[in-house]
Amino acid sequence: MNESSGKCPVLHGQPHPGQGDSNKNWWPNTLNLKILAKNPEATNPHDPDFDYKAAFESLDLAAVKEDLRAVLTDSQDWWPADFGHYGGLFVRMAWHASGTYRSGDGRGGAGHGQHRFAPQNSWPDNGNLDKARRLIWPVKKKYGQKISWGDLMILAGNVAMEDMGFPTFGFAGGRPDVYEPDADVYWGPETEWLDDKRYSGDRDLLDPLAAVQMGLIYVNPEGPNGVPDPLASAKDIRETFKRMGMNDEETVALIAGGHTFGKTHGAGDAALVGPEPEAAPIEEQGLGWKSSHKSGKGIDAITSGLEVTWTYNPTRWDNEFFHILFSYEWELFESPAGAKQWRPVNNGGSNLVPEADGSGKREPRMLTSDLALRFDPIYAEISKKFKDDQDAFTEAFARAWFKLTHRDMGPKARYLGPEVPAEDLIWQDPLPVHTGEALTDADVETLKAAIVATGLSNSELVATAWASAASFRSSDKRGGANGARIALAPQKDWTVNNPERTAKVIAALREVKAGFDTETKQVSLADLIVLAGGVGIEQAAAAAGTPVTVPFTGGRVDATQEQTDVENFAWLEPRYDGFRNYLEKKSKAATEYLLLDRANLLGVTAPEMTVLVAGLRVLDTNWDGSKTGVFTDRPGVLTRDFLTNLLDYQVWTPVEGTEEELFTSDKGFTGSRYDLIFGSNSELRSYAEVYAGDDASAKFVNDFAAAWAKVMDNDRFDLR
Ligand code: HEB
Repeated sequence: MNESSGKCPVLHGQPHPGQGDSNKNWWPNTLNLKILAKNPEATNPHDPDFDYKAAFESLDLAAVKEDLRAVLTDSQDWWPADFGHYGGLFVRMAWHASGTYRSGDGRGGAGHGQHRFAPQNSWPDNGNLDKARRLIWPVKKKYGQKISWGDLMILAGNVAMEDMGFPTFGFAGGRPDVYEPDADVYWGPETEWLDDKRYSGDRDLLDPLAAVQMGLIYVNPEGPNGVPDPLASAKDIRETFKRMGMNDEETVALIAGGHTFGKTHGAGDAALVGPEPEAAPIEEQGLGWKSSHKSGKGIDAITSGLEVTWTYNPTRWDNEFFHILFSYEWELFESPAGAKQWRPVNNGGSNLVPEADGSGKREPRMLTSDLALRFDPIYAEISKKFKDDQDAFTEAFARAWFKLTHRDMGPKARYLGPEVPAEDLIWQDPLPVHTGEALTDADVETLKAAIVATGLSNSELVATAWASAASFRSSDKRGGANGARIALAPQKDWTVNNPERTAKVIAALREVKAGFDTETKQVSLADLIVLAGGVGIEQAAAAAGTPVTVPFTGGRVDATQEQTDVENFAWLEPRYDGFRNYLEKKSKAATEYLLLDRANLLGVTAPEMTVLVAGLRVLDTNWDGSKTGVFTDRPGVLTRDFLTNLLDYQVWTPVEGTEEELFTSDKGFTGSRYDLIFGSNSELRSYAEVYAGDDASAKFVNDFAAAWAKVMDNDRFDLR
């Protein structure tokens, strides 16, 4: 549509305010502070005291499952069920809802029902999953706020598999919905669907992405960029599934387990498919991909453009997939939509696979990515094992499916409902149960005195507590101070944690612990590290003449090394952390964006970020002890010098040739982009001005202490 047609609903030039932000068009590089104000109250329709946990726990989960089960075989004329059963479709919905999760930054996943919103609701790979959600709307409607979309979509996948004879490993509720798209997820550099600009070198995938092309969940089914090469496909599969924390066995189980059910859809020319939901006309009411190929549905449906049914019994759990995979030699051919796919040579198996509408039989077919499970030598070994041992396959798929669909929820403390598996799983980052008596106020005072007596500096105390808590990611709720994993591999060795300083502080705190612990009462190292940070802040605030009490909530526990999956924890290592002036290497994105990214992962707001950076700088807590951003002559004292100096007129000059892009000022300070952005960006400057005001000295320390405590308690799901 063009401007002269007069019907275009879009205002050309600058958008209507109801349509978008024109500042963004004028100054595309400005900071998007909205990612620090996610899901504001104004977008939340629930009552202020609405408690999703209580609501979910009041549900009769068995009744919800029964209602979902009834939907499975209640084929609707507007979107008929293949093989009379929506099982395959619902399994794919649950997998695509959760499959956006990536270990790199913990973002994506099923946790907030993001499948309802752009971009996921309109990704090419999510074709016709709008129908799956619409099919279960009656169940959502019936239970209302008691079950979130996030939970319901995963539950529907489980119920579908159970109904097709698969014993699931369990189900946990606890994915409260949000009511806006997640604007904080980087989905890739591309500006066109299915484009691929995310590789460099020898197929090196850009961090933290986990999908090979824009708009795909993982890999291209037809092979890398459409080249039907099973071995090259295996390479992509291995890398992308690794980025979701899946090993080879889990990967084989997932792909084959999933493709035991249902079919793919490519009955005709993909050009006959209309716009995706987000772009579809208003009368389509949130649905999209309206197809004008024949009936546009059922046997005529076009989704991926591939036309494949893998197994002889697509609505039954079994290990037929592997028998079929190895029974035939495969030849390449094209679907009616022109997509590259595989069938047995010499018409093998031609009367063994049912048509979706029961009208006849055809041969089994495979995607290039399926053949990877046979032709990659490592996958082949696993596939053969599963071919000969259905129970091993069932067990592996059950566990991998549970992991896939619960991975993004974080620790088990967040799991709700009667189907939570009792077994602790290593990827849940398990914590021991708290034993012994709780600390009293008097104990806390005793411990504080003992911490002071160690003679550790304020910066050492504060930097170590910060490091212990700063691994937290609000995305997948991993990391944080609880467990004291900062004292364990791999965290104790992370560059950003300054291993030497951390080891020194921890050794001293272990002595405090040894002096305190008795048979009946122990202080955890985790609590002690956090308490010590509070002591450092209180001393530093008193020295500035603005005393403050830092809130402290005890009850943390210490994890063991055995409870800590070193390889899987490596994903949490910060490669950039503006709070500690850390930048492993210069990124393509401007450094200040990375500060926002970290603040978003820590779950702090823009004012909290301002007060935290300002405080941490004067407390002299840079990762390497450098003076970058330490705009004060009294380091270790909780003054507002960072802000007052930054907002004072100074002439800043870039330092030539510094990897981190440093600047020096005529007042003798050195600062990074992380520091200077608080003076340069108009919104951040407005926050800095509030805290630099002559009336704000008490507000500054109070807000700093509150923001600090929030970060320290980020992972206290045991308290919520
Ligand atoms: Fe899948 C379907 C691809 C993995 C489950 N898949 C499908 C399709 C495609 C695919 C293309 C079609 C769509 C339409 O409709 O057209 N996948 C794929 C790939 C991969 C996968 C490439 C990687 C390698 N899956 C998977 C997993 C799972 C699954 C992991 C789970 C577990 N799928 C599935 C299902 C289905 C599918 C169930 C069917 C659906 C229906 O039926 O509708």
